[in-house]
Amino acid sequence: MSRHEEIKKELYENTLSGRAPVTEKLTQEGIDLGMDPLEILFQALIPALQEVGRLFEVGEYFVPEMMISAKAMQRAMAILQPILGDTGVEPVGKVLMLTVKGDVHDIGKNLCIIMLEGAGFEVIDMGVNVSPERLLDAVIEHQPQLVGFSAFLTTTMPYFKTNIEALEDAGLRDKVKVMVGGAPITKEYAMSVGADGFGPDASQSVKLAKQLMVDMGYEIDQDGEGESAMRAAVDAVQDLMSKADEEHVSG
Ligand code: B12
Repeated sequence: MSRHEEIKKELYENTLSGRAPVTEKLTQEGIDLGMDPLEILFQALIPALQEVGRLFEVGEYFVPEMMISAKAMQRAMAILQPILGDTGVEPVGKVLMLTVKGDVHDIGKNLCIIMLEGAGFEVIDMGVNVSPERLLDAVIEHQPQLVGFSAFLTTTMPYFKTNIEALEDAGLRDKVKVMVGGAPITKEYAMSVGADGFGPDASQSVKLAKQLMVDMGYEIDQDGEGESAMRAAVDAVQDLMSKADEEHVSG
């Protein structure tokens, strides 16, 4: 087995067992050896987290285990994020991203941010557990064209509607397009709460963000030179994701 393959295997195992210092060290080693950051992300870290979710569902993992695994993944992502975001593309629009009130899941949102930044968007990350009041303050302060809400709990997804109503009441709804996503979210749900778009994964969030910018009348250079590298990366991610899905279904 090549060192690249060993690193992916060790990263998977150490994310599963939540050894953050080891995942950090392995990720750095992989980058130093010239591994593709997307390969590390989608062939080691995300599969590990999917397994964590499965172990939680069957009652073998509890919240503390889930937490230390997520921390191990985040330490690795902290190394990958600047590399993935660094494409030198001019900003094509401003996006405010947040996880809704009562919800602390941020891995999905952070992946979207990596991809959006890589595709040339300026992203303001408001973090997790963001109240409608803080959202309104940030929209006024930063004046983004797009806002993105993430929710991973069936108990917190109703905050999409609360946030959208807060934007309406403050007279800000027509200033921004709203996109939403998160594990329990469907397109139907997104439309029923009045969102402008739904993204099932990080690469779709980029397509959606661009489409919403076009809908608002902005000219987006869909095939700009600087963007082709990121476009190739997004396609590679989609391929990896659909392969992972097939393996998940057949395995
Ligand atoms: C890691 C994790 C945690 C970590 C979160 C750490 C962190 N920093 O994020 C911790 C341990 C803190 C946690 C806590 C809890 N969790 Co939790 N958690 C998970 C787990 C294992 C993985 C979630 C994840 O990050 N997935 C990886 C990403 C990549 O997922 P993804 O959906 O593919 O993301 C894509 C899309 O959703 C989309 N997207 C996401 N956001 C957005 C936004 C926009 C705008 C767009 C366009 C797209 C988009 O793009 C993403 C990237 O491709 C899931 C299980 C699972 N299988 O999902 C449970 C899960 C979400 N948790 C669950 C639960 C119940 C909890 C707790 C209530 C447990 C408890 N009893 O305390 C608490 C709640 C805490 C809170 N108040 O938020 C349940 C939710 C069930 C439900 N129906 O509501 C799940 C499904 C586990 C289960 N099977 O029961 N959790």
